[in-house]
Amino acid sequence: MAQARVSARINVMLLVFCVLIHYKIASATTYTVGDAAGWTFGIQSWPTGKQFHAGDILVFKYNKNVHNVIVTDENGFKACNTATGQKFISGNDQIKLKKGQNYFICSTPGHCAGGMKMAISAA
Ligand SMILES: [Cu+2]
Repeated sequence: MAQARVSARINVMLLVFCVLIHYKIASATTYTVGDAAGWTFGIQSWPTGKQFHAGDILVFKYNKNVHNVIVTDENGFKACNTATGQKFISGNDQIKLKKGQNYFICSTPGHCAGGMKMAISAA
């Protein structure tokens, strides 16, 4: 009898666990950066008014012959330093947001300085 009760409790715990896991997956949102315009100049204001969360996916769509995406840090973002960071070049890149600040720049000469840079804060 006691054993059945323990087993029932474990089942409830498993159920709660599954619901939580499911909610976590379901709550991730996919965004196309820049909407129809894609990842390009003037992108800096695109994140304004949006609520991003860690695990959300950003899809960067751009002409790969002209642009790219570098995931950088605050210093790289401010100085448009393209020497470090992870580089994406497919023209259709999916990048998952991490908790805190996320920084993206384009390494084509002059592009970051010309405004092809974006900072996103993820909760
Ligand atoms: Cu560019």
